[in-house]
Amino acid sequence: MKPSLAVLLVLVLTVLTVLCVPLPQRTNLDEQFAEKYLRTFFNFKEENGSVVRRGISPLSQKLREMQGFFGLEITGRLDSDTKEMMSKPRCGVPDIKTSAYSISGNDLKWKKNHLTYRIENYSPDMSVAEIEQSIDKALQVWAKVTPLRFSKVSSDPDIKVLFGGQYHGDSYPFDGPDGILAHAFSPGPGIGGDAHFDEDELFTFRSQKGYVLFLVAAHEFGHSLGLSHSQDPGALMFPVYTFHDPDTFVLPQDDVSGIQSLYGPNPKGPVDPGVTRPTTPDACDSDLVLDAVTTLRGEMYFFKGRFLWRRPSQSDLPQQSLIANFWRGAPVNIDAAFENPESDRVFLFKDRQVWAFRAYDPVSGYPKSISTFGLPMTVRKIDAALYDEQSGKILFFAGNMQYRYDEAKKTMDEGFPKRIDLTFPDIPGKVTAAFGYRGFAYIYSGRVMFEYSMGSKQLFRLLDNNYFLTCTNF
Ligand SMILES: [Ca+2]
Ligand SMILES: [Ca+2]
Ligand SMILES: [Ca+2]
Ligand SMILES: [Zn+2]
Ligand SMILES: [Zn+2]
Repeated sequence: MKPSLAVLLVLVLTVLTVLCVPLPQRTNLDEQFAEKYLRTFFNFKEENGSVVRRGISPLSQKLREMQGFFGLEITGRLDSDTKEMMSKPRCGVPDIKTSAYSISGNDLKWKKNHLTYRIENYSPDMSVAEIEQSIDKALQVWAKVTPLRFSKVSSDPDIKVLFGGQYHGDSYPFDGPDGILAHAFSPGPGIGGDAHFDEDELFTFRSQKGYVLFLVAAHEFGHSLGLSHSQDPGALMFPVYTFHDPDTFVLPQDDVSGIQSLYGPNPKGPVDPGVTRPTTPDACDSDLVLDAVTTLRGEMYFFKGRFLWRRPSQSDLPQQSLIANFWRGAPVNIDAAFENPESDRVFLFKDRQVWAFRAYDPVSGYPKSISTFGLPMTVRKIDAALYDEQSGKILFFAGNMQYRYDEAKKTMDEGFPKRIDLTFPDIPGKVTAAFGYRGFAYIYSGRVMFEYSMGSKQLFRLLDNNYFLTCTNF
């Protein structure tokens, strides 16, 4: 007797459920930590006997506010993504407007363009020359795009730079290693404009082991000049620390707009006219062309530039973050990505190299050459990759050709490479991204995306790049 369709469906669903093990929790901070986080950064106050309005507790209300700020799914619960965000190293200045770090409420900006600074003490982590260079370079980040000029003085500076651990002379003690890295006061007399760095951190000149002083200082000086935190995950003024190579760092457009709204542009014109300022891709952009798309343990990942959007399930809003905040050591501006659920690995491609990750962890031995997937030397880079769960085969797109690799046999299939239009006649040009999902092949070409049946290659729908990305600007 043949098994009924229902039995088969149950079997398939069971297999899918087993394969879709959710991403592991990277942290296990408790409710007490969460409350402290919300007190520090979101002005959470436990009112005695406070009225629980509409059944939502004050804590849950604040969690929703915090989740909204960071673009997380708004659950009002201390879920794993929220814990993950709370555990990241960050700036000590609150994310919403409070009286903290402000000398008087309306000191939004300095009333002069020539500011002075002094380094009060030095950290043993770095040489004096490295610290001075890092601080100077951090101030120049802002001077380049404004009329502001900075000079180092020996007495009575506007901005005092200080390293201190735990209690260090103000009402905001540091917290030991990690957590809060630094804080700074908004413009004003006395402590106003001053920037303090937590001596319990390891500060570095450019190493990824520790925190790059230049990056932390450039962020803090944004506060010294009157900026608050940005919700743009690509902005320097985003509260969470992100590594960038200090040699190639360019102030993102969001921060330039912020500081110029206070002080105006540099009267000398753009200092580096050739540079393109990093911007954060927008899910609502109808011209969006994604770099790559893949699944990962039942979720969808969409890549663009330095960023990815992660869509935990069909019903959820995608969350945007930097690739670097997700996988340490992963490349940016990738060419292609795919997941092999059998080996529980996700592969990211850039030029002739491929990186592999299991959940958040890099797989040792990578990056490797793309010839590990049987791709010939003539392929300098691939445009897209797609994994077919049913056959266990990987489809690579490069130029107008497709390559089909058999994972089990470790060989390129007979008859490949062959022209893409022989299988997918509707695709107008180069394939830009692709992924397989629940029996469908989604193939992107420029601004359009094609929904095919994985098995029959029948075309179902023509969609946009942001079809799964749910634009939220109403
Ligand atoms: Ca000061
Ligand atoms: Ca700290
Ligand atoms: Ca691509
Ligand atoms: Zn900050
Ligand atoms: Zn301080």
